[in-house]
Amino acid sequence: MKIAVVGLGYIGLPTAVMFASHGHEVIGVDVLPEVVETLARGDIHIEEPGVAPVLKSVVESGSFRPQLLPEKADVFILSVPTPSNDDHSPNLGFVTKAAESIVPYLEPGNLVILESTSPPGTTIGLIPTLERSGLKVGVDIYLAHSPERVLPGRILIELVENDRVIGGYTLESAQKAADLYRSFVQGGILQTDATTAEMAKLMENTFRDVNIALANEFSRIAERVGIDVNEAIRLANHHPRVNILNPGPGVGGHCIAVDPWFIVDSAPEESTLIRTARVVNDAQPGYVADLVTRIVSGIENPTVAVLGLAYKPDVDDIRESPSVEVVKHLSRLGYRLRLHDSHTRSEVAGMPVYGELSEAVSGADAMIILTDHREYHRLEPDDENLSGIVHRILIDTRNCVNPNLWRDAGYAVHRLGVGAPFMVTEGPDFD
Ligand code: SAJ
Repeated sequence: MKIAVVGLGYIGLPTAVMFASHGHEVIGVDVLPEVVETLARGDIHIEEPGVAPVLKSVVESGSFRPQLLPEKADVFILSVPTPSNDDHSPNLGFVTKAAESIVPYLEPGNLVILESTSPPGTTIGLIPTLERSGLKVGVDIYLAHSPERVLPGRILIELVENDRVIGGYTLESAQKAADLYRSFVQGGILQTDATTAEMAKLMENTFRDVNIALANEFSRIAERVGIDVNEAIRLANHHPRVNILNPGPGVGGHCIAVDPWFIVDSAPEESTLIRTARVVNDAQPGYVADLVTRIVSGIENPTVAVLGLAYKPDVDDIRESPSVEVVKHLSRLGYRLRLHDSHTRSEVAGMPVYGELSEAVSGADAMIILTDHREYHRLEPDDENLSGIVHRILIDTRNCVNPNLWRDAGYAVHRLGVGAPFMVTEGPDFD
């Protein structure tokens, strides 16, 4: 098959190289010239384990060709962002543009697949645009929605292993798309209609958001009633039907913090719980900033070293990152900040991000772990990179460190979701 993948981001690029390495001829389309140039050299513009070597080999073999415009193909896969507007309504501008961009190239027998996470009704809403080609959807061309469900950091594995939902505009459309994904999908292929597929995807991410909101609420309650939420969660999760998630500084990424709003937008009156969960999670960065304020209030002009900016561990993605939101809050409060993240080098809130931990903690009065990168889990209090810290204050918002170890080394350790007495005296003995 000749496949055109429109949108070469975190999902489009891995999907394109998977098809290209499984016997298909793939055209990769992106509107950003720098992305196309980078990929055409065989280099990569995102951090995602395993993608770089596959990309290199498919560029070298010629089975993957990045370019700015689509061309005729058998299959068109639209894999572009679906962000929210400031009022949380869905912004379908990229999807509309992507659909318009393929109209001049459509031919009878083509299959169009929307992979972007979309509000219910988006896929069938593309029909008038696609029919500007003079072809009838469901008769001359096939249309399906197959939401991506892969976890950043494990994309190549999950593309293969996860079950895949495929919603067809017609039965034939679903069947054609199912046959195509079988090229590399080893998980189950679950066929349904397009709108149900859209909702299934939104419900998955909403389930996670609501459950993280519950964990965050438990963590606030724990501080009030004077217990360690992590210990309570560990115990509760021994129940065979309970699996409480982890509290933290908020929910980030381009998916979980955004997708529930698509449901709220579609059915506002019915979505009170979903909306509340979003509000709870969005308030979490401000809550963490207040916690910092309480802790450093005795220090004049405090400098805070911020450890971890990415929205989740071991990735470089800072989109919608709660860590960045905490940084903005702290910056507004007037603290001097020194930022560390060895995965991402972007500037954040006009401040440089240091790749070296020693640079970030030099002269700091406190350090706060916001993203639990693996390197912070491994960090030990006597690490020589920490020698430049002025006041030994550690704030852990991700249940990342062993508090007793750090306290023994003379650190004042404050942990999110841990209320007095644990906050001011010894931590619990976990083992
Ligand atoms: N988080 C917590 N506590 C937890 C789990 C996560 O605070 O217990 C936070 C993370 O730190 C992060 C955010 O939630 O800021 C989201 O991270 P994540 O790892 O839960 O999810 P994503 O956004 O990287 O990927 C999700 C996945 N969806 C589900 O797990 C239901 C993925 O499978 C989807 O493909 C992806 O969204 C997407 O593209 O929609």
